[in-house]
Amino acid sequence: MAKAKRTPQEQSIDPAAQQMLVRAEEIGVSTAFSRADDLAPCNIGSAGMCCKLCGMGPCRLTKDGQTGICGATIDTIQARNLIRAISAGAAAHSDHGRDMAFTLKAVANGEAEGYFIRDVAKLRTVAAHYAIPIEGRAPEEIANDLADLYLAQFGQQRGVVAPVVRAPEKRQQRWKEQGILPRGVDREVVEALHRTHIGDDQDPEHILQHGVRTALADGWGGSMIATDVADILFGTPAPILGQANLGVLKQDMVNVVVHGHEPTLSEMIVAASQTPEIIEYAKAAGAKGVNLAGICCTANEILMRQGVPAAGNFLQQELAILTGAVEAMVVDVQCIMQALVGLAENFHTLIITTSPKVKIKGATHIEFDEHKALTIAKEILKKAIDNYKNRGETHIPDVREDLIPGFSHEYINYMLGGSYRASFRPLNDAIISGRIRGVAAIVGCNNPRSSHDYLHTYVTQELLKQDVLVVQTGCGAIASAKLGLLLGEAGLDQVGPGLREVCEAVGIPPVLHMGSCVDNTRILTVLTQMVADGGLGDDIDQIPAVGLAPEWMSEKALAIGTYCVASGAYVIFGGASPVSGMPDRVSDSDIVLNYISSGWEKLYGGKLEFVADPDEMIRRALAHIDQKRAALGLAEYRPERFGRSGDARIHELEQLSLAEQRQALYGLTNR
Ligand code: SF4
Ligand code: MSK
Repeated sequence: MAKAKRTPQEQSIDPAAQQMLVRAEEIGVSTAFSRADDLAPCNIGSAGMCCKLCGMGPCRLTKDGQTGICGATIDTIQARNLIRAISAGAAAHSDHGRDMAFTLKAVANGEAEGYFIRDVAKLRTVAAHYAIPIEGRAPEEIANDLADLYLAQFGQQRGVVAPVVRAPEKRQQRWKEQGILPRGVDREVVEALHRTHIGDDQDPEHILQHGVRTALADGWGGSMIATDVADILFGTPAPILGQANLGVLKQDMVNVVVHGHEPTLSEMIVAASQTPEIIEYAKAAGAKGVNLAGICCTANEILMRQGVPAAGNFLQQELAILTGAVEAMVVDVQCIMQALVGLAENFHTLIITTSPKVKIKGATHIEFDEHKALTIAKEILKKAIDNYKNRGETHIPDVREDLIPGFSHEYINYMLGGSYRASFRPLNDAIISGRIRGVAAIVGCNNPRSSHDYLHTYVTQELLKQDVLVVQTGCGAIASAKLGLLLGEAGLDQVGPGLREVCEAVGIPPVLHMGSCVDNTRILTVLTQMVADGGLGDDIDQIPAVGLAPEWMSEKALAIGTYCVASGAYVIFGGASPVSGMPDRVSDSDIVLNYISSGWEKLYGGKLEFVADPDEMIRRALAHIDQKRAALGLAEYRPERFGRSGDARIHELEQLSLAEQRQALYGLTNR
């Protein structure tokens, strides 16, 4: 049965999104929000109780003890469904990494028009991890060797994927003991598909063990490669001023929205948009120029490196078109709704697909090729400019917010100690002293089944009040940006006293934007360095930290959650559990639910739980942080001890007379 229709205020907490949802109603078009209201999820499939792996099925198991035609039990079916999703997520991220490595190879050999190596320091650092010689060699020579090594990780049959050496030693040992060191990225994904074919692996725990191995091939393999190469080619992010929300679209300019994930094309579109040739072309068409904006993780990639504004997160892709002000939406891979093409037919917007892997019926396809990227980027921009004359009525919400993104692992390291003593030790010390209670990574997608941005921002704000430092990536980061939480001054009145002191002393916002969804590997690197810098145990699972994906929807999110668990983190997903089983069933279906929680915790020190209620998410996150603090023998969290230093103390003193200040500061009384 269809759910009751929600109001725009119930569908999203974002005022810009609400305005566009009203507009969609007015002109009678559907969006993901209205389709989510119209289309109730199947309660059997969503609970992981439907198998359609072979032509004898689909088998829908709704009664206790029931099996599929082949005899598969519910726990086997759930485990198979879950690892197929993990594998698809790992494949998506990793294929992105593969394409980045191909681009690096082309750049190293002078075959990639318009690209060059922007971050030689990162190239050298990454190459040194793998003992690639760096001294006395040109960056292109090093890059060529690194590209070869990275490309080899995908098809490698034996051994261990190379970036695993960057994990804490104890963690690597644990993976070895559990037999889950990933051998080759493609091998683990292929094996996951093989094992879940009819008549193969049927022990749920054994199936899930391979799910973990596949996820590790993503987090400490394909995704890490993608982040490394993007930084080498386009620069390692550092703080930069940006803006977010639909109000970044401009009335008097040609608006081009780039959407998807891989930065190779979007970076070149940024470069092309700044050439005199394109600026003149836009002016000749009657516009002031070309205004670029991003959606989803492409937004994050060019926002944190180039300061290009983000028009919004996943659920705003259709809403951008509804403004009537977008001349072209240029998409590559992942998280692109097929509905864009039908919606765009109501406007003048061109949907341009660019990846050889992604075509959408009705879209214009201009295939990207890194060997002639600048030429293709200019061709795309000229098509968008030519379309400016077709623009009709526009409705751009006057809603946008400033933000400071760009907190890469390298920048945080520098920011905490300067170039002389770059280190994470000050962060560790703040946790040890209790100024910072713990760290939360709040990441992932939007999901129209919940209120857009609500879970992300509610959980973020509540944890900040509890002195939890928050790092974010993906669409969650854009949700916080739109609320002003990614600005130092604006966010600090909303955080606990100890965290506020640290943010004021270091000069950071309380929420650190670390990049796109593939960049969750930056969080793994941060956690590894926190271990290395001492005081918080000798492995990631000892750090008072949690990961949350309150509005997850993609299979990539499941891959990320699983590699974080395998790396030692407690991970909480919001929304529905894909392995919940029927609520009224007490059956063997709990095997999977328990195994990914307490079972994985015994093996890896991390666990995965699905929690729908945001207050319960917060309660569990804080309980976990406090339990980890206690296990390390750290001071109990007592916020009343903090908040009387830094800017807060100065403000307090400013309210006093000179005599009172002398008394407060030095215990001196006036003579
Ligand atoms: Fe049914 Fe077994 Fe085929 Fe799945 S694999 S659809 S449970 S017969
Ligand atoms: S884009 S995977 S909706 S974070 Fe990376 Fe956003 Fe999730 Fe796609």
